[in-house]
Amino acid sequence: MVDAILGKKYKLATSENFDEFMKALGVGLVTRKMGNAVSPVVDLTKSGDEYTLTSVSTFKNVVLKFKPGVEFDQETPDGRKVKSTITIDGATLHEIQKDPSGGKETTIDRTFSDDEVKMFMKVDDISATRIYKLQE
Ligand code: ACD
Repeated sequence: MVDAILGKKYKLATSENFDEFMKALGVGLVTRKMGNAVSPVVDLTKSGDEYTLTSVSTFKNVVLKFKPGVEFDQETPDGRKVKSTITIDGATLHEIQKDPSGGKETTIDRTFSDDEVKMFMKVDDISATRIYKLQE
């Protein structure tokens, strides 16, 4: 149940294959360098039936306000405008990003636990894993 971790803050600890993932999305060198360099802090909060997933870093802050299963507009950190849907299954947020301009579809799973968030993302046949640890 994801409600148990609401308000906890997690900081990026490890990142695998994220550069290849960004390359597959067509992200340019300068943005990839920034993306690889920063260690964002994420947290999930809830108000009524709306969740807010916040990711803060020195490069970009991303605030996603969503209701489970309801599509919303999002601008990705590399500036693409996508349609996203996030569903919640237990402690896992499943996100699908669709690019209406004919670009690629991306999936991002975030599994929350008391001490970490495991993030698994995929585009084409390229996947990346990022692990966030509870910030003490
Ligand atoms: C994270 C990274 C989530 C990235 C997932 C999808 C976005 C697609 C491409 C990323 C492009 C650039 C990456 C730049 C910065 C990454 C971190 C910014 C987070 C505020 O949430 O771990």
